[in-house]
Amino acid sequence: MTRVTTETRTTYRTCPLCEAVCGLEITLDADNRVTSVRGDREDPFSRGFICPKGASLGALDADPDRLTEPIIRDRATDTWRQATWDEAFDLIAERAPAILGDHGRQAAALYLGNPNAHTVAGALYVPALIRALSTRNLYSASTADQMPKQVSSGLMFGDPLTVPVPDLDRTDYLLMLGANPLESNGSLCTAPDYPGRLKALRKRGGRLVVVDPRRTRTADLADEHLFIRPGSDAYLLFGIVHTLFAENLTDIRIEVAGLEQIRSAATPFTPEAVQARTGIPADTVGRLARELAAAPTAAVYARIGTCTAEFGTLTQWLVDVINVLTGNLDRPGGAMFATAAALGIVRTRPFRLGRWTSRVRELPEAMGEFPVATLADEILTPGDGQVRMLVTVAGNPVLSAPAGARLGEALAGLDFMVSVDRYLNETTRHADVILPPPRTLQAPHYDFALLQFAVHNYARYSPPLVALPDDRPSEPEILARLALSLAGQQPEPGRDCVAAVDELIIAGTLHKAGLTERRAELIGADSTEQRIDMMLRLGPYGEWNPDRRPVDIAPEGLNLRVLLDNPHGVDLGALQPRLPGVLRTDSQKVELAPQPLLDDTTRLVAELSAARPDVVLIGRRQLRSNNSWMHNVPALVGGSNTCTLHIHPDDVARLGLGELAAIESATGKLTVPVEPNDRIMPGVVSLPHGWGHSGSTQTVAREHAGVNANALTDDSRIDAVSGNAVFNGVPVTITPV
Ligand SMILES: Nc1nc2c(c(=O)[nH]1)N[C@H]1C(S)=C(S)[C@@H](COP(=O)(O)OP(=O)(O)OC[C@H]3O[C@@H](n4cnc5c(=O)[nH]c(N)nc54)[C@H](O)[C@@H]3O)O[C@H]1N2
Ligand SMILES: Nc1nc2c(c(=O)[nH]1)N[C@H]1C(S)=C(S)[C@@H](COP(=O)(O)OP(=O)(O)OC[C@H]3O[C@@H](n4cnc5c(=O)[nH]c(N)nc54)[C@H](O)[C@@H]3O)O[C@H]1N2
Ligand code: SF4
Ligand SMILES: [Mo]
Repeated sequence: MTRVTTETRTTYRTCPLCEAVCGLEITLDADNRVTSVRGDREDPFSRGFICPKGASLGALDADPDRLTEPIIRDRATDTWRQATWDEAFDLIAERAPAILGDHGRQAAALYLGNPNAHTVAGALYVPALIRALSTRNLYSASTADQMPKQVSSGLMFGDPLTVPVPDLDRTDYLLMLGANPLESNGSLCTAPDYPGRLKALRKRGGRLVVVDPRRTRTADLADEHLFIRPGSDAYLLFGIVHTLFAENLTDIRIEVAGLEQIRSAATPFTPEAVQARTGIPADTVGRLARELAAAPTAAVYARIGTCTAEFGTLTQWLVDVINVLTGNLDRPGGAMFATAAALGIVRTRPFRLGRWTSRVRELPEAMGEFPVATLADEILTPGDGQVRMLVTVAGNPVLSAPAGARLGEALAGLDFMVSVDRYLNETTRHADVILPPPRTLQAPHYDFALLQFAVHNYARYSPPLVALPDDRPSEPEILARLALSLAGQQPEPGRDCVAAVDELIIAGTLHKAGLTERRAELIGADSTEQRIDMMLRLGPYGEWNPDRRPVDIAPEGLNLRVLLDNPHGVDLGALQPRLPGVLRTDSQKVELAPQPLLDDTTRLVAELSAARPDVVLIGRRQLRSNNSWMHNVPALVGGSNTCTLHIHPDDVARLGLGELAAIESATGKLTVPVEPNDRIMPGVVSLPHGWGHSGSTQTVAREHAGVNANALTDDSRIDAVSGNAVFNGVPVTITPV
């Protein structure tokens, strides 16, 4: 029976789909179905901007293939059946403790995927799961993504979360490497309507230079685009550093350590010496250095194309070295640190790298994690400490990790696997149990992580738009119950286990702050909201912070009430200088020459004259994709959003290719549709990641399957310092099919 109704309501909420944190205006009908999604014009940060992914939030929400109940797999027949929540957790409580009892804690591994950076569950309740498992086998999408930036920030500033962002709205000169925000909408640089902000930069007379092996849509917006050979950004940046010293162009305005070491480390990298490696003429390198030094303000920004490369950490380090040497770190228009409103992790001791190493390849940990590039090794290699059980939360590493196909084979051999995920997909199909979170609209939203990297200080809280039935676990409840079930306990269903986690943290935090007696003042509909209220009150603008930064609309200081009263978000002002207060280094100075980076520079010198492969593979992002998991939305697939191999027409002719080609690397071989494209460098080919859904149960995704680019990437090649995966510059051979 269809119920016809004209009753609708309009609600507001932050888009959870990418780092741009756009405000959305969502209309719901009487049955709480989404009838329209628009940009929220009253959001002071995003001002109505929306992209095709955000606009499809309703279709995503209504996806008939999205899991709504737990499912359990019968291993003998490889078939799934629906289960109750109690059945699902009982199975976990029965199986997991036995494995841990027989083989010890390290037998369990945890993999955390990208959406954890966007959900309240990921920020506030995953830590409880990590503590419950207390295994060193902790992995996440971070080591397939931004770990180089976190490690370089940890070494330079003492805190891996203290990451400078380009002051996009005020800078006069932006040098951007390996980022394509016109498709990605930006990363480690939270900036809704990135395209509009770049246009504004040019309109006010600023200059934008884009460095990318492809002439991207972002490059089309720029004053200048430079092709660069994949994986060679560290050489280009060292060439710039060399020139800044050689031509006396430095203008250091902050306290630094290691100046002489970085000067001498840059000696071998003359613009002439790096030219052959990067493909960028020596004159241009010198000119870039002079332009950066001469601009009234300037910022260098480098993202995923440069992180997922062999010298990723060196590259990220050199970005900030140049920002320091040109006097642009921590000044308006340069590269600055945001001041997020919610109290974050309070780090008192300096960042340390490699406090322990992985069992099989002896790779150093970074931020308590091992590289996802060695997860398959830890599962496949027998011995004491072998991983036998895996929990994944919001991740699809079979499509997103290097040598993903090998990882898929490893997952098939696990003794037990649990996934918290919305879909049965290429990774979760190996699980024994899948626990699906409720609808996105049934969860609250606050950007604990992303607002630390915002180009303008801002806060916005979105309560759940649709109520969650009492007997339907929220994602925090799933995680809290999972943590207890893994330890063999059989917790009562209900919100109590979430409240228990929150109470512990609230009590501990208030105790540390000497405010225990003020517990009763915290407001909120549940313990999650009360915890958020506490984080806001204690944060840099907070009501309980005696040194708070003033907020116009909240003279008494920020708390949850202020955010609830301002559903479109609160403008907290332009970025402000934060040095030396944010530093956690032993020296209390910015470290320009940390030893692990100097050590890796020796390797960079050695590689200067290394032989170059004939053809290398890089990736690309597509406006209407979101890593691996939005290909089941009909409006997003098709058109230009297809999994094709971009290759220069000269290479097509040289290699004699037709419509299809075979592409082979050290780890795999795929057959792919050829798309000749004169916007990519000769000798470089590009395949987007996140595809390869031929075996999927998702009906739309299966019809637009594509191939898994990570069947070609190599998990034995990593960025030596951070352990990050290398996706760009993969040697391949291409032959006609
Ligand atoms: N070749 C190549 N590989 C890459 C990259 C590249 O550029 N090239 N990029 C890398 C990068 S930057 C990243 S971040 C990784 C991403 O790597 P992953 O995080 O492993 O992969 P995603 O495709 O983002 O998968 C997200 C999963 O979370 C589920 N999900 C979505 N929303 C929720 C939710 O609210 N709760 C829960 N529990 N689950 C949810 C989805 O169904 C999906 O299974 O991929 C990396 N892989
Ligand atoms: N539409 C859409 N948006 C997304 C995502 C998505 O999948 N789709 N994923 C989200 C995630 S998880 C992330 S981390 C961000 C990433 O956001 P971005 O960092 O902007 O990522 P990309 O768009 O992949 O841009 C990377 C660029 O690096 C170039 N490149 C490749 N190799 C090299 C190299 O060696 N040197 C240089 N200089 N350039 C190189 C590629 O050609 C590409 O244009 O995007 C987020 N936003
Ligand atoms: S740019 Fe990102 S945050 Fe904004 S609407 Fe699109 S997916 Fe959502
Ligand atoms: Mo990412």
